[in-house]
Amino acid sequence: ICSQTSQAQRPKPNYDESKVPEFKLPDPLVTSEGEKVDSAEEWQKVRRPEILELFESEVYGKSPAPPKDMLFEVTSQKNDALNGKAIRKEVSIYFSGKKEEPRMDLLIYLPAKATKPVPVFIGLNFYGNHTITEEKDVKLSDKWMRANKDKGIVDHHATEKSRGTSASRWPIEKIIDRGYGLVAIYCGDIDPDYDDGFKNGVHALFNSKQKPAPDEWGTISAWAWGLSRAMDYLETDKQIDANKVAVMGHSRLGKTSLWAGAQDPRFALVISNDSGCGGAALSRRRFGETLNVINNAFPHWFCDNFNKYIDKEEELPVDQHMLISLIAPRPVYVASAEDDRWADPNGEFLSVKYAEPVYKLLGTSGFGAKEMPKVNQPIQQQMGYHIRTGKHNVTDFDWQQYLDFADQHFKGS
Ligand code: GTR
Repeated sequence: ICSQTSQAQRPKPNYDESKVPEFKLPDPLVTSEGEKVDSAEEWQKVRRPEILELFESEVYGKSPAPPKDMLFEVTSQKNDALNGKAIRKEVSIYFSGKKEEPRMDLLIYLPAKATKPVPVFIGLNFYGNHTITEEKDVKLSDKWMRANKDKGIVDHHATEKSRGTSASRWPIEKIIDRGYGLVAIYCGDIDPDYDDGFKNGVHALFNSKQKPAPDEWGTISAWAWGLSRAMDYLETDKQIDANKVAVMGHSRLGKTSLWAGAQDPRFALVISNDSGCGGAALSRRRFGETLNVINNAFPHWFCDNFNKYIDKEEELPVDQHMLISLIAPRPVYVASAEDDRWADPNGEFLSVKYAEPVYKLLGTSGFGAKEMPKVNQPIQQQMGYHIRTGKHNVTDFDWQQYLDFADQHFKGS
């Protein structure tokens, strides 16, 4: 961590497009041996594993294999939730197979009128499952949370005041009306979002005594691993169509949805909402948030090897367009917001664009856009993108696009 800098030394963020340094991106379709990849087979056999391994060892850190005996327990079920519109379930996953921590709680809403297994969106949230709904009988999270008065967090724990405080980001009724289910998980169930030397959360199950090695999982990898464990459960739930699971995340949790989708092909569709640096945005642009800033502010998110590239982005063997390419040929959607310059909308757009050759090689429609679209004018091919007006947030406009995109890919409309 030699090249980390103190708060005072940190460079000011650049928001001037003319000051973006010149850079050359690694080509997703040229192997580390310099060979051009020109068949789907070569991509799958040679180049994709190579890129995946680089993201594991240099960016997010390697995760362990799934535990052998997980325990799934349905702790509540209500068949007339949301005024009869939805079936609501709460399911606990005990990673060790025993009824002890760490435990992850799923809050699941499914359309009550469904006659067959339904496609679902799955997403991590920042302050507990009870924050995404106004329904008072959803269990209040008992886990550690980051301080936030507006969210009713007192002494790092949720209070009754915190119910529904993130409901605007999760339009459950709209999702249900469109025929989809929603699976919610509090990210802190998997790994609390602070730098504790990796003693808590699921890290404790595997390496409780020592800090992960420089190429082993940080918190984003742990969160992504947790999403895959939720997927393990979804595959056993007969009310859910496990072949149509869309993983969606905002900001740090959008970085996570991309990494989860990149590693686990069971996620059939992947959505990044305003994920920015270490998510969809190209690191080499150094626009808004940079590797220097993010690794200092959140030293636990990435693996330690990522620190090697602070102020040396050009030495990265990958850039974030290659993270998107790992999702190919599955549909991927990246969303930006006009006022969210910290997340570098242009860099997010360019990642999609520069991942397109892989999508094309695999025989999909790709992306089709050469230039950044105008605000509020979504592009929806195999790859989707929009930049909407407004701030860093998840809005109804965003969800409208995700639902349309999912309809196109899951229902053929
Ligand atoms: C910011 C961080 C961003 C983004 C955001 C969030 O503080 O710099 O990378 O992750 O938090 O998650 O809301």
